[in-house]
Amino acid sequence: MRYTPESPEETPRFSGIGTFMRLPHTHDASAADVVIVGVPFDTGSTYRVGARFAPRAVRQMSALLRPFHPFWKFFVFENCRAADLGDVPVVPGYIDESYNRIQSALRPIFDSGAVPLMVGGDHSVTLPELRAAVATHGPLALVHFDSHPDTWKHYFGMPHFHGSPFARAVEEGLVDTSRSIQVGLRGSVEELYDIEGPKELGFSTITGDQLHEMGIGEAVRRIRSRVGHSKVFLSFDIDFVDPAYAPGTGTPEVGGFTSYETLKLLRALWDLNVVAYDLVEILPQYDPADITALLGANILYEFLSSVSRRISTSKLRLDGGTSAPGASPG
Ligand SMILES: [Mn+2]
Repeated sequence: MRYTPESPEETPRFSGIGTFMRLPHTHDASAADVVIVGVPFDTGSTYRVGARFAPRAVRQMSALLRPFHPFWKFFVFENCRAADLGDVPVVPGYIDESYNRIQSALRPIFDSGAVPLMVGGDHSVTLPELRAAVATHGPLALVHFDSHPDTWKHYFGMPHFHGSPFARAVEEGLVDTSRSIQVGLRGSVEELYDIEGPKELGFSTITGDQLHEMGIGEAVRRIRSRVGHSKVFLSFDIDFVDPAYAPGTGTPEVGGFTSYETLKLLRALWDLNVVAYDLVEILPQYDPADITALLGANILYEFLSSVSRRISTSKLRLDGGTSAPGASPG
């Protein structure tokens, strides 16, 4: 089997089974360098629900993606095998049981050495993703793009929801906060702790206001210096992006970032030693004209291209490490 997309010269892009970029579907992660994994769980949501439908919506819009990267100017599948593993099993309405099943399904993927691009789901799914990643890699640096820190202690006295995964991750020792950074935080909050809490836990933060002031270049410098050569879990909540560009999300916050700023930021971080990427909080039923799903597909494309470029430039070694972070787009 060729682990590349089907050719649009042989079958048109609107045809066939809807895998990511029309890649082959397999259950064997070890056959690929990068794997797409859907995590269709949204019972952790506190307001709008519907992120369970995001993996399908993003896959559908991903049919528009083409294999030659316009910025890096290379064929992303030339040295990189990619496959769509389908979705991990979840139990709608039962967060603890879903956590167990998500973690169990992801363990062999991390052990295979493939880099997963996980598409949720609400942000609660990042906790079992982190548990599975850390079982293979040990504690990870977190690079987290989001309007919200998701470090709330409880909700209705309950420990698990989409606002608490990083509070639990710190308690469980999954994340090295001294190497971690949260970027894009903004919007009204319940109390000052919601802004100061991440720093009390040891995270570095760049608020939305600060990011607008300092610009993408300075933010990239701070992120790179924060994580250094650490193994990274990169978690991207689509509400980092302004609702004008990403309306299909559960808890939108105004004053965010454009789709172009997002691409520029992610491209500049291509050579971080990321062992797992996730993309969460896309709600297709609030997404007119598939705007948000299209952006989501392109964000996954940047993740995939980053891994591919690390392989092509030999920055990704067999042990999963990378050489020194180097060139970034100007
Ligand atoms: Mn979030």
